[in-house]
Amino acid sequence: MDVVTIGETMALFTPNEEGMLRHTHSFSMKFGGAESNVAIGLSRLGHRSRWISRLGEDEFGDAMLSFIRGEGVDVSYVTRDQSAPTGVFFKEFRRLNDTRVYYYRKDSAASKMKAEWLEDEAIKDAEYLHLTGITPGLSASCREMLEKAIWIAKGNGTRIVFDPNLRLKIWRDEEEARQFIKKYASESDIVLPGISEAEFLFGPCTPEEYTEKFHDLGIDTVIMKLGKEGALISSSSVPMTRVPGFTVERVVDPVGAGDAFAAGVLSGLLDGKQLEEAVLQGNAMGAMVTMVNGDAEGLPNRSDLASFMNGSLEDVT
Ligand code: KDG
Repeated sequence: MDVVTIGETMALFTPNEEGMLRHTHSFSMKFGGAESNVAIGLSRLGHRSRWISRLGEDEFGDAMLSFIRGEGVDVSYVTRDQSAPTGVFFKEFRRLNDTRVYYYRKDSAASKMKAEWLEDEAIKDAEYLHLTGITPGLSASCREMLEKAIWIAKGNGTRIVFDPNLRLKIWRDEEEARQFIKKYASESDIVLPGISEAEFLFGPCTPEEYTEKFHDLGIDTVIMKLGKEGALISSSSVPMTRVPGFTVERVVDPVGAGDAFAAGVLSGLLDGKQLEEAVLQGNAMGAMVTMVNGDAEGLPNRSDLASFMNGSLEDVT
């Protein structure tokens, strides 16, 4: 297995029109979850990915499982819950450059995940374990499960990649979010923070200072996402370097860009690319996903990614 990831995916109702949700009458049903987005992104690029989660024994759970399995992701460690539902969320394209999300996920099946259901076999054959700061915000039992996942990974030479993915709505308060996100980041080999997440964790600083602060937590490789500006990378073997971003003509839906970025970086590393080259690929993937409505729908295959990176995507028909 190349990458194993654990987290909640929800049925996503995305408006077919722009404006406030209260005036929206028509939605399309899709699926969205940071971790499954990464797993799908990797699978589309030809890697072996596994997504671990828990779903309700309901229509949304059935549909989601078919969709993610159909994307070539291994779902053999996904469990079902008879008494808790699959989570749901809504997007709102409130106005240009103002996309919001509304969750209906409290006490969802995924929030019931617990350590005793996590088997060593689900993780120990993986090159990378991808985790996000969303899962520890779901429940105390999810936090215990993550502890076990980290323990299995560390005992089997599986490298841990952590994306803070700050979602304030799921935490009791800011201090709880800060404490746990720092904790899981410090257990990881690679972190993928955005600039606003770094500011939330450490207060106002420059990107270079944030990078040092993550290193001070004991993290080897820090990849800071700088939006359109690209990324800032630094590791024990690579000095601090800026990697340029890609511009897109129009951002249709920014949600999922960070997950596409993570998939692009991990794909590059799995292919044996240098960190800088892997991150450039991540930047391209992040940009591509924003051009399509949906979290995972815009994730490219290898040929589309190569065309976008060499500027010839328009020629592909
Ligand atoms: O990164 C995209 C995710 O935010 C979206 O798919 C939903 O997982 C999700 C979450 O918890 O916000």
